[in-house]
Amino acid sequence: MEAGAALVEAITDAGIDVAFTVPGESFLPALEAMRTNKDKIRVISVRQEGGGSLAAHGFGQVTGRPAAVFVSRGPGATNASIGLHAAYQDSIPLVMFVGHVRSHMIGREAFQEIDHGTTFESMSKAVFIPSNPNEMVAMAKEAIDLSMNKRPGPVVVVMPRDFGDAKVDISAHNKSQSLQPELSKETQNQCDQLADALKKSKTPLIIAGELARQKENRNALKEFAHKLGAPVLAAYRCQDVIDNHDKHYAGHLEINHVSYQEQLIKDADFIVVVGSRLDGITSREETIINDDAWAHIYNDEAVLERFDARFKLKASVSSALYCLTEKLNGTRQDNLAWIDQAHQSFSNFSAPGSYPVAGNVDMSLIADQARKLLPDNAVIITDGGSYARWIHRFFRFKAPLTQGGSASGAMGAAVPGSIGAFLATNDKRPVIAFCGDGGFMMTGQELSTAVRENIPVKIIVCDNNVHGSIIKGQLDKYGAANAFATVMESPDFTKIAEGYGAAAWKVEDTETWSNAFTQALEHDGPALIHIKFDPKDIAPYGNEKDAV
Ligand SMILES: Cc1ncc(C[n+]2csc(CCOP(=O)(O)OP(=O)(O)O)c2C)c(N)n1
Ligand SMILES: [Mg+2]
Repeated sequence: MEAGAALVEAITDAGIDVAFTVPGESFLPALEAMRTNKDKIRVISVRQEGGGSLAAHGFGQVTGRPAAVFVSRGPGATNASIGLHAAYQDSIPLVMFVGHVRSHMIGREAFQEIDHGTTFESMSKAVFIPSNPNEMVAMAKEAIDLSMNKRPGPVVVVMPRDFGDAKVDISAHNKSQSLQPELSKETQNQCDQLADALKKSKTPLIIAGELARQKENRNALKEFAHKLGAPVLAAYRCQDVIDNHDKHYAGHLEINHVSYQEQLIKDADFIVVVGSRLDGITSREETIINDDAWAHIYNDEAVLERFDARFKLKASVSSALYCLTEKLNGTRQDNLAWIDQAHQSFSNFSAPGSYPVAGNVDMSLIADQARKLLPDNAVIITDGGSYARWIHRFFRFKAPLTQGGSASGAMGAAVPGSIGAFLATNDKRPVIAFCGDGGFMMTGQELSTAVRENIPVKIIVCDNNVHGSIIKGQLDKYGAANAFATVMESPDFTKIAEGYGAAAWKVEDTETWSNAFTQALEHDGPALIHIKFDPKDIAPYGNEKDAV
């Protein structure tokens, strides 16, 4: 068997059933093997590698399983780096296969050659560079396991061109083993001590992040929060860690600092950080954890080592939380006021219509009405950009793995991410991508991919004609007349969508939104809604301190 075909057999055997690619001459044998195995793997040929890797990001975010990305070296691989970086920051499994120069040319700056090891080292769990075709096939399988193991993330496998059609003699059929370890003695010890500390805490608080979003972890979190008597704050862009209607939900740690949350953090006598790597936004640039009355649960030593938590539990979220929950006494009743007050503050803060707007479109009502028109399990993806803060503040997430987008703030994540998420859900539930005018212009061409592949995603372009996130700080700092490089000329996005073959609607006031959105949802194919809103309504925040 040729190594390209053996590699495809290895990855499909290991459970990969979706791949995104911009084809390259260096991996034709693998492409041919995917063509002859269409029943095992669906290959989506995207328009730009960044779209491919971000689609795989969306796929992995919703399934917890990796999709494959096949790209060529140098220009192709660096185009794809945005999705790799996003997957790394969000702990999302993804495996990228890079067609490379022939093996004897490696290190000679051959056509389009780069050193993938150094290029991707800081944004992937590993870069596998095989020295022979057999090893390449074995590494493909290993890469899939590694991408899902412990803290999930992206893995890169390099495929020198001449390896693809070399004959291999290995059997690629060995089964994946489960790599989740039991709790170590040391973790069990930490668990005992933490449970004792939590029993003494009067005002415990939980911050839950990316590794708590999956169904089992989320169930463990809910049980833990209820028994402990703790409000739950969602880490940045992890709003689906708990049903937002649960009385333990206390809101989302957004870029802006919000006074009720600051007070909550101040009043908490102990914080348990569950499955969050504590990015700069969630940790308020680490001000949240400046004393030692906190515990960190995370399945990666390197992340735990970054901070000085009093208790560090290196374990999966569910195993650590089941261990802790079991050790707590019965469900607490003595601090209901603490929980109720936090949830009430969140409810007031996220009440639709509560933030004044200058223009004809109130984005808080757009978010709220979208919620009412969608089933609980609809997937909502937000892109980079300030318009997203309207959605984050006013849309209430209910079901697991229903929020997409990247904590890396990567513009362009939403359109391809929605394609990946739709393929991942595999059950026809609505997948909605909210993006800004700037973000849409980065990867919007993948809407044509959705049309070709008949993937009925709904794209909502929130167009304020500016790079809102940047212009806000620019005008505050340099004066209202000094916008520079931040005012854009938005095209007519409905015409672009129609040009790609998608249905489109325009919305210029709040009143027309419900009707347009209903029609877009009913439309049996990809659709786009172009919302034009006032650049004065950049985000539902004033001049609160922000954390970026
Ligand atoms: C790929 C990428 N490039 C640059 C940035 C920096 N950046 C953050 S938000 C932003 C502007 C976003 O504009 P738009 O999509 O229109 O959303 P808005 O802020 O106007 O709501 C920029 C340039 C980024 N986050 N991602
Ligand atoms: Mg904009």
